[in-house]
Amino acid sequence: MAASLQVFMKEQQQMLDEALKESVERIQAPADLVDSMKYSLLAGGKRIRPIFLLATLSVLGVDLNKGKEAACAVEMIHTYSLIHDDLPAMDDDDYRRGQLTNHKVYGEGMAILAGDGLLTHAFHVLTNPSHDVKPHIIVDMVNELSRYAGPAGMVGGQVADIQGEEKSLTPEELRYIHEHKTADLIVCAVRLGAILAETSQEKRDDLTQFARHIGLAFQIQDDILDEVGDEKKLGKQVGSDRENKKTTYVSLYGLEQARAFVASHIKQAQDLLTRIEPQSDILFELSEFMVARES
Ligand code: GRG
Repeated sequence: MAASLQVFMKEQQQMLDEALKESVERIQAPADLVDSMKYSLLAGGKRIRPIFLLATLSVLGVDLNKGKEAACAVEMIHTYSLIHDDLPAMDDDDYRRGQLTNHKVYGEGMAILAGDGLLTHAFHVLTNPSHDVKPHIIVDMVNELSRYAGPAGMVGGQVADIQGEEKSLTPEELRYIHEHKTADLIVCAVRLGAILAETSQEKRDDLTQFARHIGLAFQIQDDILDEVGDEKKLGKQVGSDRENKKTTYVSLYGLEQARAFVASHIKQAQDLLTRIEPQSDILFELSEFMVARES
C-alpha cells in the first residue's frame, strides 16, 4: 500500500473510531442496548465506506471535518447491515470482525434492536453536524442515504440475495445483487462526499460510475476471498458461499475469470477518475488497495 494512503487510512480510522465511540456512548438508552451497539461498531472494521467519503472530500478540496458525521452515519448503517446479515434468519454466522457475532453474545432480540438502533441513530448523527453544513445539504444527504441503504438499494439487494439462495442465478441476477447489496453503500459514501463538496450534477454522476466499479470489484473480491481467503485475516469463516450453494462470480466464472473481473472494474474506475479529477491520488490508491486486500 502506498505510504500516503497508509497514513491517510490510519489517521481517518483513528478519527472514526473515536467519533463513533463518543457518539454511541452519549446515547441515553438501556445499557445493554448501548453495549450491544458498541460491541459491533467498535470491533475494528476496515472503515472502507467512510474512508471513501473522506477521500472524496480530500480530493475535492473540502475540510474533512465537514464529513465527520456523514462518515460515521455510513459506518453505522454498514454495521447494522452486518449484524442483521449474521442473524440465524439470514446467514446464521458465528464470527464477524474477528469476534463472536452480535446475536451469539447478546441474543437475537438484542442483536435485531442493536441493528435498528444503529440504523436510526445514523440519521440522528447525520442531521447534527459539528461543523458548518448548510441545511439543504443535510436534507440532500438524508435523501441519498435513505435511498441507497433502503429498499431500492442495500435492503433490496439483500432480499434478492436471500431469494437467490440455492438457485442458480443468471449473470444479470447476480449483478443486481452485487450492485445493490454491496456497491450501493460505497456509491452512497462517494456521493455524500460530492454533495458536501457541492459539485456539479455531472461530476456527481461521474463519481457515481467510479464508485459503482469499486463496489462491484469489492464484492467480486469478497466472493474470491470466501473461496481462497484466510479466516484469521478475514475475521470470519470462509467457504460459506459454497456451503450455502450460493451463486457467486467464482461459481459462475471460475477463480481466474473472477480475478480478471476485479482487475477490469478497478481499471475502469481508475480511467474514469483520471478523466474526472486528475489530482486524485488518494482515491486512486484506495482503488488499488481494493484489489490487493486480503481481509
Ligand atoms: C441486512 C439489510 C441488510 C443488508 C446486509 C452488507 C450486507 C447486506 C451483507 C453482508 C454480507 C457480505 C459478506 C457482503 C459482502 C460485502 C461486504 C459488505 C463485506 C463486509 O464489508 P467489509 O469487508 O467489512 O467492509 P468490515 O468488517 O471491514 O467493515
